[in-house]
Amino acid sequence: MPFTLSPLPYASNALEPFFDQATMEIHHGKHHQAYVTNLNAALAGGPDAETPLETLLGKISSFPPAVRNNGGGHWNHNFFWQQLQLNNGAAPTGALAAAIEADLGGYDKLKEEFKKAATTRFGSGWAWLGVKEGKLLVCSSPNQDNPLMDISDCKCTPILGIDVWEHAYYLKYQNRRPDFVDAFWNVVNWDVVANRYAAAL
Ligand code: MN3
Repeated sequence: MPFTLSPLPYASNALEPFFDQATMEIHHGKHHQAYVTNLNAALAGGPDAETPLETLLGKISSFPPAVRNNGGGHWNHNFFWQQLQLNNGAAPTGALAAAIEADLGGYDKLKEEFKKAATTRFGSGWAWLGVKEGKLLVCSSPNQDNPLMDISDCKCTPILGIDVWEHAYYLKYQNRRPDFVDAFWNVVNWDVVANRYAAAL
C-alpha cells in the first residue's frame, strides 16, 4: 500500500473557530482517508502502484476515473492541510506580497478573485492561486482535479488552494460557501505559501 494518510500537522481544533474541529476530523479522517484507500485499490496490482503521485497526475488522462478522482483527492488534501495555520488575519509579506501587488493588483484583489473562483465553481471543486510563467494567477477546477493534471484547463504550479466541496464547510457554514471562503483567510499559513511561491519561480 504505497499511499498513506499522514496525520494533520496540528491539532484538529487548532483552526477554531474558522475551521471547526468536527469538520476537520471528518474531512481528514474520513474523506481524505477514503481517497487514499480508493487510490490504493485502483492502482493495486498494476504497473503504477509505486509511481509517485505527481507523475501520475501529469499523465492522468491515461488513467481511469478512479485514479483521477482519488489521486487528485489525495494530492489536493495533502496540499490543503499543509498550508493551514491560525494567522490572526495576517496578510502575505515579502516577495509574495510584492508579486500579489504586481500580478493581481494587491491582497484585496486576490481575495476578490479567489472568492469569485471559489463561489462560481458549480458543484464540487477547488480554487487555486498558482504560478505560471513567473506570474500569479487564480483559477478553479472541478471535482478533485488540480492544476498538475494534463487535462487541466488551469495548468500552473499551485501555491494555495481551497476545497469547496460541501464536506469542507457544511457542518459550520451550511450553504454559505462565501462565508467559508472569507473565513479561509484567517487560517492561511503564509510562510508555507511563500515557500511554495519561491520554489515555483
Ligand atoms: Mn475535501
